[in-house]
Amino acid sequence: MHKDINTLFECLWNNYLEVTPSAKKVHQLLASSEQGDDIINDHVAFRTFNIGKVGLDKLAAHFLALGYEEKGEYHFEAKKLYAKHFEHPDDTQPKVFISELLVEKCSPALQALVHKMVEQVDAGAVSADDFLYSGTHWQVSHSDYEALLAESEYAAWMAAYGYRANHFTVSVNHLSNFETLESVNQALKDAGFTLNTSGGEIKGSPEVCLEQSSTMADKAEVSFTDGKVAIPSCFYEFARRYPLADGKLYTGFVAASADKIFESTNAKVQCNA
Ligand code: OOG
Ligand code: NI
Repeated sequence: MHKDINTLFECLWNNYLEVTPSAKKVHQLLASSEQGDDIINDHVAFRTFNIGKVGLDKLAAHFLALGYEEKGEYHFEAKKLYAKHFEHPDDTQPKVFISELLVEKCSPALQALVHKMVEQVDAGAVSADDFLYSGTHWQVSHSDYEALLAESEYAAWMAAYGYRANHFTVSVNHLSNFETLESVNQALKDAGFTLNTSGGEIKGSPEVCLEQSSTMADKAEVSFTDGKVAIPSCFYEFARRYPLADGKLYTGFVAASADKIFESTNAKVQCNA
């Protein structure tokens, strides 16, 4: 477990940049100055399987040890996912969203592949400092990846990328040069980024106190047992939060919107190069 939040997020960020080169360009585009002081990270997200050794709670333990607290929970029936979000009492710290695939609800073939992967994870590695940016702990072939992809984009992404932040999120509320999410999206499109249009470019609304958009994932080369293939890696999200009746900004997530954000790592649409 890490001893301090800043070090953990710095490691997560560097690991994310390795497969998400466009994140630097996003900062250049949205920041009001070279230092990028107005780029504030709203949250990061992690994925896993609901298998004891590597379940959601095992990932969450890293954040609970740093003072984070469990807040909301979310269900995604069609995608067979369950998620929780975590917040730190110091509300300047990023929020954390962790989901897990409900493996037992998937086909026997998928279950067998996933169990074979998870068996290769050393239980000790899961509580090690670097677990949340340790990538994969297993070997998969490209054909196994394709088989997973046919049933669950989420499972396929996990097989290829494993444990790492799958996105960082620009807090639109903190940007000096932009007020609305529409204007952020327009700047991204003008700069050539492909946005996730599933459920519309903007997911959510002021009524649910949260508007979100995201880029489609970059592509990175993954080493499968039978060769290297470029596949969707990680993406960047943009979130604008609205105040609740008490005047404080909403800090939760919105399941209907999250359901669409998951699709930012889908391969069917064109990805950012
Ligand atoms: C997480 C998708 C949900 C949000 O902000 O609603 C999400 C993922 O793609 O793993 O990030
Ligand atoms: Ni997100």
